[in-house]
Amino acid sequence: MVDCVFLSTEIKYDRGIFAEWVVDGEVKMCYNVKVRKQPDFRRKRMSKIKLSDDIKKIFVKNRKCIINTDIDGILAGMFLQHFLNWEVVGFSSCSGAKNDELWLTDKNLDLKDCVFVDLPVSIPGYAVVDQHFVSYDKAAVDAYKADGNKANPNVMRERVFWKKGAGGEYTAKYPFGTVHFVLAVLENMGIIDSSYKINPAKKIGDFELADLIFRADRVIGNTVQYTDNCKDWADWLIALGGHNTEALFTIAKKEYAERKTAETKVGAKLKELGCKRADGECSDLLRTKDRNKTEAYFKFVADAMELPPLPVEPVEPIGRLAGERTDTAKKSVENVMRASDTFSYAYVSQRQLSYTKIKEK
Ligand SMILES: [Mn+2]
Repeated sequence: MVDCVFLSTEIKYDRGIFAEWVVDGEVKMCYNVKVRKQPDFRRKRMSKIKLSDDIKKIFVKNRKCIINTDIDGILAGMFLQHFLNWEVVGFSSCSGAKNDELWLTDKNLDLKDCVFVDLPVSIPGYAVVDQHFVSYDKAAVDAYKADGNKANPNVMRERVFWKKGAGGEYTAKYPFGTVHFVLAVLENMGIIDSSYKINPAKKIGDFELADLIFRADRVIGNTVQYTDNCKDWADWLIALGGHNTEALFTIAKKEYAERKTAETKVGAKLKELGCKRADGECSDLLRTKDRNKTEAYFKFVADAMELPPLPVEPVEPIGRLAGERTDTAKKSVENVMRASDTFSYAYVSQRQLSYTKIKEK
């Protein structure tokens, strides 16, 4: 039995009720919570979220970054390039596939000087802005925070894969893209201010700008499938961000059902631009060194956003990564977490962990 001082969310899942509440200023959460006091289930506006100094230190001007090769990484990279003057010095695709790769404009780059964007790089000492990573347990949350150079919404809200007494929490993970988190953080810090206005209703061919931005990691598809969790995280993003985040995620919360078709249309457009998949994954363009197609893709996204495009410099693969997948049994996860050659890992589902290893030189 729990005394609820204030219950911020109450989400019904297949396996019971997931609740998050505040006791003496501390956020607590668990499954199958029984409340003694009558909780107030009306959805209240969450209070403004304060960023830790460690997170603020990541979002400083003039850094180098390496971005994921899908529409999420590209949009996030464009925001960071424009508003923080970050230099995009490489791309990476780590999905637990044999051909996972890291492409750099300069092979002698010190990766410790770069921020990995939309890439769940696990090596301590490497700076990361990502949403795909979920900590296995509370100890992993603490280890991630102790690194002091990684920003991730799941870690901020201490959502873990496995919790004693509660079982899996994976269904409560952050369900949107890294770009949406980046937008909210930049607004929170005042780096994106009232002078930058995204027009969600702007027409881009047969869909709207909001649909393109929502295509990153499938805001609409996920909200249709995991509505309660998505609405809860939309409220959290709105509490973190500013006017653009609020405009976009108010639309996502209200119009997710109607925007299903537009999500498909965006995917078709990205494929038409040469992307391998509907998620805007463009590693094939880097592999074939098709710089004209890469340029056309980046320009399309840049024109839509009315922001400068990402650079299309020659990049070289480092040729030292290899992805694999395993089950999510505690032993398997621990093996991946503890291996010194693990570069990146993330849960693909409740049952599958994808990871990428670094091969010896
Ligand atoms: Mn992503």
